[in-house]
Amino acid sequence: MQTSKFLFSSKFVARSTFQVDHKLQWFPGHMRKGLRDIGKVLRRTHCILEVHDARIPFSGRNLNLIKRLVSNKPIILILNKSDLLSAEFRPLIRSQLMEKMYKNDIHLEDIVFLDSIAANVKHAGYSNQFLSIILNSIEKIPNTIDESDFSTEEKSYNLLVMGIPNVGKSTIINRLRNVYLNKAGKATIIGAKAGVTKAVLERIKICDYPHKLYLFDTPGILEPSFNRNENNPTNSPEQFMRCALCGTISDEVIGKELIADYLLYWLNKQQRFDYVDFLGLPSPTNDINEALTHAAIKYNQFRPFKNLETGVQELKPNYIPLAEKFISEFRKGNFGHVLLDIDIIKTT
Ligand SMILES: Nc1nc2c(ncn2[C@@H]2O[C@H](COP(=O)(O)OP(=O)(O)OP(=O)(O)O)[C@@H](O)[C@H]2O)c(=O)[nH]1
Ligand SMILES: [Mg+2]
Repeated sequence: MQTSKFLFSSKFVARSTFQVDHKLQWFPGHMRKGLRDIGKVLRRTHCILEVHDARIPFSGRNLNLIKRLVSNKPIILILNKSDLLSAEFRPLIRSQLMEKMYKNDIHLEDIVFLDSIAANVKHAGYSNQFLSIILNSIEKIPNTIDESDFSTEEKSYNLLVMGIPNVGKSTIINRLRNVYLNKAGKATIIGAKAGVTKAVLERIKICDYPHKLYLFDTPGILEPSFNRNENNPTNSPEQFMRCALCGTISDEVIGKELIADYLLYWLNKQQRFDYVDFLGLPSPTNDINEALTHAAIKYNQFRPFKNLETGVQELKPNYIPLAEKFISEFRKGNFGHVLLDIDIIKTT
């Protein structure tokens, strides 16, 4: 396959900018409620664990929202799903994010890379060092916490886990409980779709010693702040699509074919052509319809439709499940490790 001769064109951007733009207004009701609930438990919170998807360290984080919610509390940023990230970018991501947060007056205690589903605890990143980062930051807690709720209780600390949908917040809570408290089972539900946690839950204990630590799980909040402005100079419709590709917005809201189209665009731009074999293509293409039509042949995915002119039943490629198959392959990491924000890191 002569991939080097393949010329990438920006067909995706021209075709879909309009479609993406009008979807930026979307903001589901449970997120509004989630935001209100977060506001209520914040006064009982000593430290914030912000969870984000490591493949999009810059896209989808709403710094205005973080500033508004976090105010003077210590914040630790967890970049989860690091098993899917190209590992060589970790140091650059860390330094550029630290700098960006500093410029935005957000004081990050630390950035931790986690692979929260790894079977091996050390490999997952839940070392004693991770616990130490949390414990060190709660020592710096300002004296503004309302402790009235706990006057009859033994001293304990509350951490609020927040972030956009589907980044692994609930998975991390279950795993922390499992690792540091040796408790099996799940205290909070997880799921592969965005919007699994619908409300701020009761406190979940994750550690007994040297301090009692409790976590509040919260629904994922993704505010539509993707328009470029002073505080978010790089947030754009393309970054919105990266969030969609990582499953942080329900696939149905954006449309699976549009997400697949963006995936094809991104893979081509990075000259990563593993998709060619997967979709049964003879060579790279930037046409999603052509790509999914070949996939229909390879996976025998057609659906019947009636040709209104001839009245004859014909077969058409079944685009939506094929788009889903393509996206799912990417989400499993089968097109390799990625940094979707690679252009941002190179130009920052
Ligand atoms: N590859 C990978 N998948 C992960 C990791 N952590 C969580 N997941 C998967 O990501 C999906 C979402 O996990 P949840 O824990 O439900 O995410 P959440 O942030 O609580 O989602 P909402 O409650 O919907 O906001 C699940 O399918 C998890 O198995 C990780 O480190 N790596
Ligand atoms: Mg959840």
